[in-house]
Amino acid sequence: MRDRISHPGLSELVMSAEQAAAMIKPGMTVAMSGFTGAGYPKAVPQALASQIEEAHTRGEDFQIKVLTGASTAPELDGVLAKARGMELRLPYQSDPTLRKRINDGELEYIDIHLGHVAQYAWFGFYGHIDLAVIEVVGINEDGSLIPSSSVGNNKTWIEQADKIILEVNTQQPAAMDGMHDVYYGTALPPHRKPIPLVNPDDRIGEPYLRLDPEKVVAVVETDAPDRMTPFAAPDETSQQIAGHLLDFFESEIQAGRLTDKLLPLQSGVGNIANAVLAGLAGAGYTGLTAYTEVIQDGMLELIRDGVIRVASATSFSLSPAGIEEFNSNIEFYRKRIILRTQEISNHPELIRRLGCIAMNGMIEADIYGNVNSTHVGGTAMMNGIGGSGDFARNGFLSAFMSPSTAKGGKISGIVPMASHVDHTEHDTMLIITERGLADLRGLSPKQRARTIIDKCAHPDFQPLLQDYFDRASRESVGKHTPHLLDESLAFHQRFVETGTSLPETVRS
Ligand code: 0RQ
Repeated sequence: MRDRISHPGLSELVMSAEQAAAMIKPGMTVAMSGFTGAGYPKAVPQALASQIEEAHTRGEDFQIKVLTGASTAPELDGVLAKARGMELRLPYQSDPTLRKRINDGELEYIDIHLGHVAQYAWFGFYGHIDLAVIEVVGINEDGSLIPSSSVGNNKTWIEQADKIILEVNTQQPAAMDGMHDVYYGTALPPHRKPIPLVNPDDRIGEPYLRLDPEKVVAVVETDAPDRMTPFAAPDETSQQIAGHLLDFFESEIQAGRLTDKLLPLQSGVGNIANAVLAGLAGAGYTGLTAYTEVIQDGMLELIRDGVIRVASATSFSLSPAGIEEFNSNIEFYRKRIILRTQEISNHPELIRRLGCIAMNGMIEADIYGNVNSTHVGGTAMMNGIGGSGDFARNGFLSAFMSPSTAKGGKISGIVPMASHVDHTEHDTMLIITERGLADLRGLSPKQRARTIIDKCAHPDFQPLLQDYFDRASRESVGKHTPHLLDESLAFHQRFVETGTSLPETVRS
C-alpha cells in the first residue's frame, strides 16, 4: 500500500476512516468523488453514517450537504440516506434508499446538468465547500494525485474545499496511471478562452490532479472495488430499439449526412444504451470514436474489436470481468481511452464542435417531442437529468429511447403532454421505441405529433393519442401546438387513480 503514497508528508497522515470521518461536522458542505458508481470514497462515508446514526440516537441533529460528480453506490448515497444524514444532495443519484427519501420529501435534491456543476461551484452558486473526500489510485512524490476510475468534479472539489480527505484505493488498477487528462485552462467569465480540443483523442491537460498538500487533513487506505452490477444481456425490446437506430445510421450514410465513421458517440446509461453498443458490435463499423461520459464493458469490447478506435469519458465503470479484461490488456487500452473532468467531457462547446451523436433513455415523450427523463408521473424523481441535456442540446443528433409502454403495459411512453420536461421539443430530434423511430428534424409541431403517434406509440395507446390530437386540432384555442388543457395530463391522472393509464372502455 505505502508504494501508492509516495509523498512523505502525506504518508504521515494515514489514519482510520473513523478518525477521518470525525472531522466532518453537522451542517458542513462536503464534496465527494464519484461518477456513475465509479471512483467514489468507500470507507469515510460509511464511518460517517455510523457517527451520524449515533448522534441521532443521542438526540442530536447531524446532517450534511453532499455534492458529487454523479451517482455513487450503497456505500455512499445508500448509507447516508439510510442514516438520514443528508439535508441536501446534488447533482445526480440512482440509489433506491436515497430516491425514496427524496420522494418522501425528506431532503432537498437539486438535479443539474452534469456539465454545469463545476462552473456553478466556481460561480459560488453552492456556497462554501468545507471539505472534499476524494478517492485516488495513488499519491505521487510531489503530492499530485493519480485519479481513480472517475475524474468527475474532483479537480474543482480539490481546488475549492478548505480541507481534503484522500482515500487511496489499492483495488483500483495502478495501471490507470497516465489515462487521465485533467484540463487546467478553465477560467471564469469574462476571461474564458476557447478550449483547445478538436478531436475526441486530443490530450489538452495533465495526467494528475494538482494538490496543495497543506489542505489534506487525512489519508485513508481502502481496498474495496467499485460496486458494479454486470449488465444483463439486451432483451428483445432493447434490441428492437437499437435496431431502429442502427437502420437510421445506415440511411443517414446513404443520404450523405453521415460517413461510415459516424460522429463521436455519446451513450447513456441502462439497458437500451447497452443494446445499442451491442448492436454496433455486429454492424460492420470500424474506427468509430466515442465522446461520452462512461466507459462500460460494452464500450471496452468495441474498443477491443476495433469498432471504436478511441473513447473519451469521465468515468470508467467496469464490472469485475471488465476490470480483468482491462488489466490484462492495459497497454492496448491506455492508448485508446482518455478520462477527463466532467466539465470537459460534457462541455457544450466541445460537444457542438465534435458533433456528438447523443443517445439517451427517457421516461416519456409527448406527441410534440418534449422529453421527460427524470420525473415519474411528473412528481417523483427517478435519477436525474445527468448528462443527457448537455449532449442533447449541443449534439449533431439527439436520440431519446424508451419502450413504448412501462409497468407491464399499464403506462404509455408516449403521452399527450409530458408531465415534466427535461428536453424541450427544440432539443429532441429522434424519438425511438420498439415500434419505430420518429425523425422529427425539420418538422412543425403538428407534423411531429403525427409522426410520433404513427411511428412510436403502442397499439393500445395509439387510438387514444390520435383521438386526443384530432380533437385538440379542432378545439384547441391555439392551433399551432394543439392541446386540450383540461385533458392533457389525463393519462397520468388515470394511472394515479386506477393503476393504469388505459381508460375503462379500453380495458374491458
Ligand atoms: O422502473 O426499475 O422500477 O422497473 O423507470 O426504466 O425502461 O429500465 O430504462 O434503465 O434505460 O432508464 C430515463 C430512467 C431510463 C434513464 C431512465 C421506469 C421503469 C423502470 C427504468 P423499475 P428502463 P433505463 C448519461 C445520460 C436520465 C439520465 C441520463 C435515466 C425505470 O435513462 O435516468 O440520460 N436518464 N444520463 O419501469 C413510470 C414511465 C416509465 C417508468 C420507465 N413512463 N412511467 N415509470 N419507467 N418509463 C449518463 C449520466 O448522465 C450519468
